[in-house]
Amino acid sequence: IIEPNFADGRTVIVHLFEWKWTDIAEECERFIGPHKFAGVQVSPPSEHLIFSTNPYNPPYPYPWWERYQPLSYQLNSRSGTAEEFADMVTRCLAVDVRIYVDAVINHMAGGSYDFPGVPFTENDFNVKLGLCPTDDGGIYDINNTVEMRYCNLLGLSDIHYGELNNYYGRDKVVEYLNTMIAMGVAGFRIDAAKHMYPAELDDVESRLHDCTFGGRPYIYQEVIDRFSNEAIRPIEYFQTGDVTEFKFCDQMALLGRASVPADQFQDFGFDPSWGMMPSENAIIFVENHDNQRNHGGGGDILTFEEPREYKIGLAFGLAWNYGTARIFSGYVFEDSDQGPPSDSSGNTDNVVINAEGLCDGGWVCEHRWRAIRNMVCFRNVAGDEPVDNWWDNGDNFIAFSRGDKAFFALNNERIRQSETLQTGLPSGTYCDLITGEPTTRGCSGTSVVVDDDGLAYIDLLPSNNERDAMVALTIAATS
Ligand code: ARE
Ligand code: CA
Repeated sequence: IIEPNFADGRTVIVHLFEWKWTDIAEECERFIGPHKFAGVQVSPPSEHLIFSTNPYNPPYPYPWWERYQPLSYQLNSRSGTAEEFADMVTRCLAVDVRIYVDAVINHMAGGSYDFPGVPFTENDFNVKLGLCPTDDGGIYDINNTVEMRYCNLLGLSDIHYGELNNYYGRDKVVEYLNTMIAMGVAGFRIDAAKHMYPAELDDVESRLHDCTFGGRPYIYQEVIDRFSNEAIRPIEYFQTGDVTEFKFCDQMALLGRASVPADQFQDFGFDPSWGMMPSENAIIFVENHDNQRNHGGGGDILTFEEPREYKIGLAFGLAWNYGTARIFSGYVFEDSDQGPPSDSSGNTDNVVINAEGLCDGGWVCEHRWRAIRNMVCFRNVAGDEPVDNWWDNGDNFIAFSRGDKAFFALNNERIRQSETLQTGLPSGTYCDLITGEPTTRGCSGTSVVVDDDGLAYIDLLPSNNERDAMVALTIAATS
């Protein structure tokens, strides 16, 4: 089992999609650190192809996905320079926030086999070495494991990791990752891990240095297995890190939209009937940068565009005790290719924080939404406590505790619901984290009184986009 290497008492990674290093450094200090997030996943930091004209979609130059087409391993990208990157890592670490890098190490940019910045030449690519069995080097049969590993995903030049005893390609990758570890980076999301052999990843990882703050880098691998119907399965990758559990996205969409009644989620993720991976291997999320915009196999998943349902899915997911959690924070877009807010030359805009502590300038900052940021606290406090005191009304009104540390209730019915429920908590007056938090003058939102028997009267109007019909209490938020 691979354990995340978070600072004590922290449990949630936030992906600050397409943010600049300078903005992430500031966000660590002013928000992510103080609100006790465990880490930030950053967009690929390596030098990448720049599509000043997008051949597939001319009105949208500088697409976000140009960052998934590396030109070299120099730390120079749309998010900033190597110096800015190093400064970000240091400043985030100083407030106990760890940086996880989206590592694009399966391939380089498409359309070329010559990358002088590494350098890589034709001999470093599987297609050129004759290892890919298809005529034109593309991947056609998703169930042909050789094709999947050695042909060009989406036409991207697939790096040779060394079956022919030429380990040069993987050596360069190891060098790239170790350079970042030396700067203080805490681990990696392995992009397109499904397209690399587990044995190759294992060797690469065994050659990574320890983190500067101690311990091993935390690795989580992108292996999409939405329908459990392909030859390559997540279990092959459990030795080399955690694995993305995309079924979590689909299930939270069903829960948020009440397409499946909430009472069905009592054994969510754990019972084999869910077909999900073991909790200790799973990295979970309600959406990612791909499926938010229908890339990467898509799915009708929840995003900020559906705030009522989105907050329900996220809050339940964070309250629940399955997997290691990552949340997503992105920008507004009208087209699925559209890059982050930027000027006409593709220079990314600064993130703008407004007077309410939310974001402007096209940045959504889902992680700053009260219900979301406070559920991060909830998950931290709930820690390893089991789900206890499950209660449901046989439909869409449910509640459970996390041991005797935290309590969560959700009314996803169309009408008001009230009930006296066992919270599992010591008696006291608690501040509901969905509507507010503790202040020097008491709770800024709803107060909930728990009596000597652990019982509390829970009364929830139905939710809409402005009003959340949830209650979240922890022993760390009392008045
Ligand atoms: C872009 C253009 C392409 C063009 C290519 C090369 O859109 O038309 O051919 O450039 O010029 C991202 C974008 C892509 C983009 C690419 C490179 O999503 O649109 O291509 O960057 O710029 C499979 C893989 C999985 C992969 C998805 C996209 O298994 O690993 O495809 N996801 C990761 C990232 C993406 C990224 C890449 C990989 C590439 O998260 O953001 O692509 O680095 C089922 C299967 C999955 C399959 C999925 C989609 O669900 O189970 O295995 O995912 O379908 O086919
Ligand atoms: Ca490959």
